[in-house]
Amino acid sequence: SPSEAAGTAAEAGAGATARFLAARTASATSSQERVAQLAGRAIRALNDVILEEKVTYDEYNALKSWLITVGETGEWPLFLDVWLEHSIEEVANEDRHGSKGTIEGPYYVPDSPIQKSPATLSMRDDEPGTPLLFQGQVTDVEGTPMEGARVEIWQADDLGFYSQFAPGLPEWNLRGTVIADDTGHFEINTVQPAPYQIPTDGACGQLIKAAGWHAWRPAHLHLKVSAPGHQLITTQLYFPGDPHNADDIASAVKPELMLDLADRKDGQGRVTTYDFRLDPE
Ligand code: MBD
Ligand code: FE
Repeated sequence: SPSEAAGTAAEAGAGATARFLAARTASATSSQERVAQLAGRAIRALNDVILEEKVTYDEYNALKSWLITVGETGEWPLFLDVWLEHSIEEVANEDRHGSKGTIEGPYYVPDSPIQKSPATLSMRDDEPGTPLLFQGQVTDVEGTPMEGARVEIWQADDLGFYSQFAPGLPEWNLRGTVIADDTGHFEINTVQPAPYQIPTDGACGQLIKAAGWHAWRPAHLHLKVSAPGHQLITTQLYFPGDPHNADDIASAVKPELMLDLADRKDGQGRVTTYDFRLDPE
């Protein structure tokens, strides 16, 4: 089976930073009042920690040094998506009635190759891992089938690596955009992803180690599901029994996002069905 070099935190981080900068549109236009409110509260919150915990100059300098390394290794996207994005997502989607969303994370790449359902994600001839048939239907919140629905999927491989963020993988490995049929049904052949460990050799890994935390996200599929006239949902789906479903470092697991897997009758791996309900625009 293929072997992959793990790559370095700096490689993955630089990739994620470059990806973010490429997608960056005009910066947010917040009012002066809003900026003062948010920046003011964030700065006060950190000052409170310093005063309450009696932070020393040694600790203050360790923080400066660490923040510099976060930038140098390109890990701002990783740091923010792991420790803050879950709250941003909670606020963004609090009024939705359809399927649950969760965080996007740092490894999404737009414009993956488009295929009609039934589809097989692009993968290596000897792609390691358990074959997985991921199928379902996209409807509106009332259950009306969504013709023209799109299911974008990206995931780690059987060794826990994402194409375009780890060396040695084909560009679009285990990434694709699948067009559902005229009743919103989709079938996607892929392989089960492995749990993902945050790079241990970068600034985020350093922090995790210094704090005695673990660096794991449970195995997951990333998705963006959309249909004309409806709100796109960014989500992830998880595998029952993964030891890190209960302590995801990125706090992005929700009970509604747990898959229900079965062995395929033909013995060719596993099958799972998950339906998406999209809110109107
Ligand atoms: C991932 O694969 C991921 O989904 C998140 C949120 C952070 C780091 C790696
Ligand atoms: Fe991920």
